[in-house]
Formats: sequence, C-alpha cells, structure tokens
Amino acid sequence: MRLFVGLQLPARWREAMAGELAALGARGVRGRFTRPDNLHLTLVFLGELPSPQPVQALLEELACPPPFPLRTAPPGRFRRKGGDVWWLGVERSPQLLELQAGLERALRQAGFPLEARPYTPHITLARQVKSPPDLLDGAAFPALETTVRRITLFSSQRVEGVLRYLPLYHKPLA
Ligand code: 2AM
Repeated sequence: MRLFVGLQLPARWREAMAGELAALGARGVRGRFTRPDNLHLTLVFLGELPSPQPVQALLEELACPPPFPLRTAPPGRFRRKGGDVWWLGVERSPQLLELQAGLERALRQAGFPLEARPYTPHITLARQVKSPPDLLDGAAFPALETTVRRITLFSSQRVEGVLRYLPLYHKPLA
C-alpha cells in the first residue's frame, strides 16, 4: 500500500481552501483540484510498502515535540512538464521543521528508503495546472492558524475510482 505520514487539517482550513479553489475555478483556472476532504500536509512520503504495521510501530515509539501552532503562508507552485502543482504554503516554524526532521531521521535509521528531496511544507491545492501563475499570486487566501496535536499515518487509495487519503493511525504529540 501507498503510505505517507502527515497532518490532517481542521474543517475550517479545508473549507477556506475549497472556497478559494472554487474562486480560482470561476476565474478560469483549470487543473485537477484536490478534493476538500483530501487537503492535508505531508511530512514524509513513504511510497509502496507491504504493510503499515512497521511504520505504526515506529510512530508509537517516536519521541515528538509537544503540540505547537501551525500557520498558513503564501501560495506557491512546483513547475511540472504536464502542468504545475499549485499549493498553499505552511509557515516553516522551528517546531514543524523539528517534527519533520525527527520523523524523517527515525524512518531512515529504521531502514525505510526515503527520497532525498528537501522538505517544502505545502498543501497541494491542484495538479496539472496550465493557467497563468498570476491567478495564483492574486488569490486571496485567508491567514489560518491551528494547533498541531497529532501526526497521522495515511494510506493513499482509490476507492471506487476516487483517490482518498485514509487515516490509519494517529500519534499524539507529547
Ligand atoms: P504532493 O501533495 O506534493 O503531491 C500522497 O501522495 C502525499 O505524499 C501527497 O501529499 C504528496 O505530495 C506526497 N508525496 C511526496 N512525494 C511523493 C511522490 N514521489 N509520489 C506521490 N506522492 C508524494
């Protein structure tokens, strides 16, 4: 199964982002928009693994920082040949970066093969976007804040043809 560890986002964050996505669509932006239920923040992408159990066992033992505030940051994009990825940024707070780095280090030490790319905290809003980037720059994303109290092991699955990120296990922060 396809696994990753990340943060679930509060409903009011997802509703605000879905509203802004609808506004972008109304302004003519075309792409594969993330379903509101699927909006999340990835910490570490694990990829295909036979079972979530070893990852869950590692998370159960992982020393984590205490709950901390999470805030949105300006939007951005990753340029891709088949159309760009548009995302909403997340503030690179020391607590978020410490949590992500500690998790990544523990997974590597346990032998999970992870990609080497540097961590860019982002919430993917849409993929395969070919619309002008100034539409993204002009979008009015509200400033959002929440408290992170747990991290979540997700599986990425197609359920009746629809991509869903299913929470498998929650690890509370210390
Ligand atoms: P993305 O939002 O930038 O696409 C599930 O696929 C989650 O893992 C997504 O948040 C995705 O990031 C992230 N991820 C990181 N590396 C990935 C990869 N190589 N393939 C698919 N998803 C990846």
